[in-house]
Amino acid sequence: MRRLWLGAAATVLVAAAAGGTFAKFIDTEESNQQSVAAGTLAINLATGGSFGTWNVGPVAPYTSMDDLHTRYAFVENTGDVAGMLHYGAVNLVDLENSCNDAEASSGDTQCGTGNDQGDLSNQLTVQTAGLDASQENGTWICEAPTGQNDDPVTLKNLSNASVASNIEVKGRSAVCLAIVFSLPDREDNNLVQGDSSTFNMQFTLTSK
Ligand SMILES: [Ca+2]
Ligand SMILES: [Ca+2]
Repeated sequence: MRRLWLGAAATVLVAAAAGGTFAKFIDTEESNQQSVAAGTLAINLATGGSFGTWNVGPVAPYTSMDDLHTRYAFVENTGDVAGMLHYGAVNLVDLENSCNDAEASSGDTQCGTGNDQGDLSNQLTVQTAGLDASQENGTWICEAPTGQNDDPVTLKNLSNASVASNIEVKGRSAVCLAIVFSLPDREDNNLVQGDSSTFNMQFTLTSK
């Protein structure tokens, strides 16, 4: 065997010298068809459970857990790649609903009728936490906290720019959002007495 191997090597060397170029054996095989595709990201607001029209309040300055007003929304990612949540408040309207004595004496300078005169969105805060979500007989259920929480932000700031949330929604899954509205205790709380706000929550998913 050893002899045969050496002979084969010699033959190759000769060919190289004669032709002036190195020839190589080349063989090619083609695999079965492979494919790469861009993933999808699609958001769906589950309409089951308690997500719908929220009437929050009346809110009072925070003194205990009873002053926290929590609403739940289920955000579903029907695509197949993970997305990070963004949310904001659109169509915000602040209503003054007239001023009482306490508001006036606190220096509320926008007492009157009409829209965009209320002060509530300047003080009301919105804080969102993520919980696992599951579906049972077509109804969404909130499970254990995911540990992904956002800092509180005033409704006014939420209406100015969408918040980049820490909450992730994996592909083909859903997250339960616990959205907590509260009125932090502050010296100028009297400015919002009787005021109200209307708005729509807007949720967006952005790929990571
Ligand atoms: Ca006011
Ligand atoms: Ca008022």
